[in-house]
Amino acid sequence: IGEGLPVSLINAASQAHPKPINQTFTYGTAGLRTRADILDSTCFRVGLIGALRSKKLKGKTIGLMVTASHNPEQDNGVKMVDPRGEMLEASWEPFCTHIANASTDEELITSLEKLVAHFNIDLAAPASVIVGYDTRPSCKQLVQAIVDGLSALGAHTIDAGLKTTPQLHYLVKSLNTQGTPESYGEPTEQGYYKKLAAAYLKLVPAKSDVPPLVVDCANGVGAYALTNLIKYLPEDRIAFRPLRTSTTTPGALNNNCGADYVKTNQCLPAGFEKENLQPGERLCSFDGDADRIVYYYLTGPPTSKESFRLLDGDKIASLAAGYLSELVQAAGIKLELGCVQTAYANGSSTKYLKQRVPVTCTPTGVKHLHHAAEAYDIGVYFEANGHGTVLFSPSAQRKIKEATPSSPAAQTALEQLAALVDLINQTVGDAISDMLLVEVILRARQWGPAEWDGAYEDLPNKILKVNVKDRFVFKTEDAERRLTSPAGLQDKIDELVGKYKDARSFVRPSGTEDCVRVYAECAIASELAPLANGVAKLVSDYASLS
Ligand code: G16
Repeated sequence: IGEGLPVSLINAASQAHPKPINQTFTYGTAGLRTRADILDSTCFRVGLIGALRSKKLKGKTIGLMVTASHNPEQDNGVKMVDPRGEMLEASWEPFCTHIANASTDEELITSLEKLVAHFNIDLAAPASVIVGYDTRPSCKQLVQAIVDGLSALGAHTIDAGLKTTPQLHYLVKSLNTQGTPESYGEPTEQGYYKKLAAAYLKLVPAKSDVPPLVVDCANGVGAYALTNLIKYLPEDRIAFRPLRTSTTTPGALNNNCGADYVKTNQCLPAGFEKENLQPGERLCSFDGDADRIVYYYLTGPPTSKESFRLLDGDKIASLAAGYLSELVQAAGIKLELGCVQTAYANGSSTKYLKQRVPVTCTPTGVKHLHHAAEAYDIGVYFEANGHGTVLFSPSAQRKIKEATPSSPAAQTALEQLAALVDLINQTVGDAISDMLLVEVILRARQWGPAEWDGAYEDLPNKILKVNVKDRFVFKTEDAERRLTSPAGLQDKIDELVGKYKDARSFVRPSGTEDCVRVYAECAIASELAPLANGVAKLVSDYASLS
């Protein structure tokens, strides 16, 4: 390698982005994420890393998305996107953590040099990075810090502007495949809407009188995306009623609304009881950067908690897996369809899916699920929280395109599969694309939410957050289903879980928030609170000992 790092340029730029003392950053479930007011130096350094990642890949375009997704508005973070639109290669993550934590200019340069040497990066190679951001007030300043990092290494910078996270993933893949036989689509935001809308209209060609879908946009960037998408979809094929669209109201983002709120609290977004909702109406919630979606509906008055029925990521997976399996069969082609879940998947959903298709369990984080889903011809992956998508392997896509149909019905099934390949954002979970997928399936089956919900009955379940001094004391194994540290805690949890019918519980440190998460489920609803609270109490007790 002929060229070294431009040390003086990096040092000069770094002066404007000093690392706060006594702060430690960790590359977590979805990149680097914490309070926005301490993230400036990290973003500058992520700019440097993004440029180096692109150089390593000979100038392929890398994506950097400034967002803290479901977290509160005062948080922010960066998600790093690799050239095919997938998450940053895992082997780079420890280097990111190391570089983010370098406490002096010298340490910063040394940590960058380590990365360059480890991955044998040619510093003379070109670099290209596209940067997007969500609606958080802190984004503009953090984007500037990233741009300063990119400029210090001479990277070509593309400003994607305000985008949903999945749109940025789409843009990255489209830019890198432009003009090739694998072209993913026109590399613009409009191209994204056009691709999804065209596929949807192929799948729903006839007018329908299905009532509008109520969409809680979490007061985030999804509100813009939905407004733009609507321009490409005639109202007689799908109509929407967007709610929680206040993207500029301070503090509104994800506040008492959005997919995470609805899933965690298993209730309507606050204030929805005043929205004149009808039993049986389809409702859904995006999260802050529109990469997750959950559906729900009411069986009675909105003021009654018992009326609320959640159709979460597990239910979306079961709907998609069932429908796609039938299409593959009708098409007369041989493709293996499998599902990928995490420990948060409701036990009933896993049982239901396992009776039909192979199921894999991975640790939390789209990066893990996505990777596991690539093992199948058609990999349906969903986290219970609504983050997921469907992957069609290159050979599956070829088969779908090239198969000779044996009957008109087979031909229709093949055409539908081909349109679904385009409708589904295969780079990452995407609330907008997943929403259209659900709508297509419900129309094809002539189902309302209750029919969809009828597949299986969720076990009563709860997710709790426990605040502890040091969440990194909690270490897990077996796809996060068991703790290895603190010593003795797992035995105590097992003992407690053993007292309840069909119960399951696990504990893991969050990778996006400063807390430990407790999941619990059991057969008898009245036993859920004692079980979940009991495990949470054990966590607090052990945390205070360590
Ligand atoms: C991110 C990840 C998801 C994960 C969630 C919670 O979602 O992309 O895969 O399930 O965080 O992770 P944890 O339990 O480790 O905090 P998002 O929508 O916030 O980007």
